[in-house]
Amino acid sequence: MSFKDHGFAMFENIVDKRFCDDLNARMNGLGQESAGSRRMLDHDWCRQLGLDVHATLANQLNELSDLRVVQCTYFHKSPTSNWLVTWHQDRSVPVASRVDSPELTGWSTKEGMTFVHGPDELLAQMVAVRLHLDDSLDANGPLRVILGSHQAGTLSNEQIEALRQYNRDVPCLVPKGGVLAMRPLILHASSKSTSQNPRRVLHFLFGPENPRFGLAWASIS
Ligand SMILES: O=C(O)CCC(=O)C(=O)O
Repeated sequence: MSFKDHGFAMFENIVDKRFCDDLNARMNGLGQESAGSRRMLDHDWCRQLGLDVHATLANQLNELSDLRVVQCTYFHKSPTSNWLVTWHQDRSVPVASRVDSPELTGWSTKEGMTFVHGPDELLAQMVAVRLHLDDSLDANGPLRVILGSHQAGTLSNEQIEALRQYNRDVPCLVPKGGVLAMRPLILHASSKSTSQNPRRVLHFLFGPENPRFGLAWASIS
């Protein structure tokens, strides 16, 4: 089965483990050792990292080749900054400004950025690339996904419940320096960490050059 059918895929050794250590030190230097930040593309080094990861991964993942990086979120799960997320799809995309259209709902502002629920047609083209800066282990709250759950577009609460009941979920145990690539519409969740080991991730979101629907991406490279 492929990324197209599963809605996710894991890749090892996309960046060097020592480079992950440098990134972790850099993030501590930025004071971003707490839960995280959605504004990582404000940093030139992070924007460049998004380009580098794209260049490496596009050889192995066709679906990424025509896309560009539109956002990066840093997640730092640890014993002192711990959380769980219940089953959901990622529908919010970062845009330059609000556009009045009946097709566009779910507007929000977070960390000074404007988000809207992307129409399914847009979300179906997008790919999230989670670069793992630590080993993701059973005990440190890895992301879990439900195979193929991205295929039906936006799901109702009842559909989410049914998919959860009748499908096995898969823990995404990605080694440090590896990547989990996923469709934003795949159902995913994560548990609290029960380990001393941190689970740090840079979550890059890639979208088509033109998001259409009168929208423009929040960040222009
Ligand atoms: O990394 C996590 O634990 C949560 C990530 C997540 O749920 C998301 O990106 O929507």
